[in-house]
Amino acid sequence: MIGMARRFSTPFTCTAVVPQPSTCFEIHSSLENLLLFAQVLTRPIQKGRYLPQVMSGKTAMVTGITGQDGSYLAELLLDKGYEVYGLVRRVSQPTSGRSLINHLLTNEKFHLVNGDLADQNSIDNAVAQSQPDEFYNLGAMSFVPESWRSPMMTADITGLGALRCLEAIRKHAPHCRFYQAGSSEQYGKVRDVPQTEATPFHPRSPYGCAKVFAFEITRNYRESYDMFACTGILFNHESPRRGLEFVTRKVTMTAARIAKGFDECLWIGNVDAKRDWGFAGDYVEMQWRMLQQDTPGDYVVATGRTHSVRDMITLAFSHVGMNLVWSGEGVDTIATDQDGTIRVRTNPKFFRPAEVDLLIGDPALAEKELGWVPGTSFEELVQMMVDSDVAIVEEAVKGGYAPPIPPE
Ligand code: NAP
Ligand code: F7E
Repeated sequence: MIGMARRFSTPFTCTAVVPQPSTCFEIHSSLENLLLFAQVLTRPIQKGRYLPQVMSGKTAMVTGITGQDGSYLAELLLDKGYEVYGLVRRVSQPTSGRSLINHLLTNEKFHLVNGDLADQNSIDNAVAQSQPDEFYNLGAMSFVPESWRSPMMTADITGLGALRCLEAIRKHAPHCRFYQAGSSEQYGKVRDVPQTEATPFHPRSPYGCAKVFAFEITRNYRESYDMFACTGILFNHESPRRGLEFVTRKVTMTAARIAKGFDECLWIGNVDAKRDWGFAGDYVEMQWRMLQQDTPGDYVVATGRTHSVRDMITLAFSHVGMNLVWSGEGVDTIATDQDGTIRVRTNPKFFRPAEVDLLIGDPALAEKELGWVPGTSFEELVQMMVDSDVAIVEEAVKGGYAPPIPPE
């Protein structure tokens, strides 16, 4: 039997009620286990890197609130005294699908509004009713490989979705400031190294193309209607809340599973791709800062450092005591640990029809105009993610249920 399901940003929890016959444990659907999982993921950020708390009295609407960035941004805005409205897709099992924001549901300043970026009516109603001062459009189909499988849906949600938000604001709350979640995927086949706000775009996936449309329409609404509308061109940012299919989290969860005896080996794609990886908790601060300035503008948000997928894997595995030695090339690439066991193998199915080989952003403008600098190093980020995933696997073992498996 083949079950067809809508893609969700937190798939483990959303599909937790589906039995997984190929795993050695049955996944329990009990609320307790889901809450336990959510508690690990939503532990507060330890370092005090946010600006001092301001009791703002402002109202913000956030799309994509159930995702990685949405959950961190909601925490930041609540901390600053905002009334926060999160747009959520209607799901049949609301508790399980919202593991990253379950801890916010009892906050009286936190509200969920049903809506979908594909549906203009629902966004119109949400904006008209909540009358936000600031609107953060973080919602998207954000997984690049899926964008080749579902290009129309990606264009509709990731591209046109931004236009629907702008239209809703123009009609129902023209005073509202708008933030669009742009992406380094807009640069694709890069024309400059490092990439700046002036670097031309050359997207390499339907996702990248949709983000270029969203960027351009945001600029167009700013110029056409004098709206306060900005795009943050964000480079890859990760955290313990990152979706399990993205490479960093796939690596850290698999390293944790291998360390605890659930798997023997990580199956991976192109390990030579290079990314500028930062910490999502640092990056949502910049999203907020962009809407606090006097004039709207677009900014690169990045660390200015790049690492290969291979380096990221080596670092993650070293945190669980495995020192990898690499050999082979392309689809024959493997890595063995100090005992000679193969811990990484390559599968061509994880390669992309068109790859973005190298991304490295120049965050100089963000520092100069908004005083923003990333506070977390690559090494700290990887360690934080490995530690979190080891804790998740250990808690699953204690609870007698199966630890999460990264989807393919
Ligand atoms: P994410 O974890 O994948 O979250 C995506 C969010 O979009 C989820 O809340 C999802 O809701 C929502 N969504 C998907 N389809 C929707 C629809 N039809 N209507 C309403 N909401 C919908 O993404 P993220 O990593 O937090 O990224 C946030 C934003 O930044 C995205 O726009 C992404 O493209 C962009 N971005 C991310 C990075 C990065 O490295 N993380 C870098 C550059 C740009 P469900 O829970 O219902 O699925
Ligand atoms: O891939 C390579 C893959 O899926 C990173 C999204 O948040 O950041 C993200 O997009 C690199 C690519 O992220 C596997 O080929 C190798 O070169 O973690 P990723 P992404 O495609 O860079 C941008 C900025 C966004 O805007 C997006 O929304 O890793 N890679 N082997 C692999 N990637 C995955 N997922 N799985 C592998 O097995």
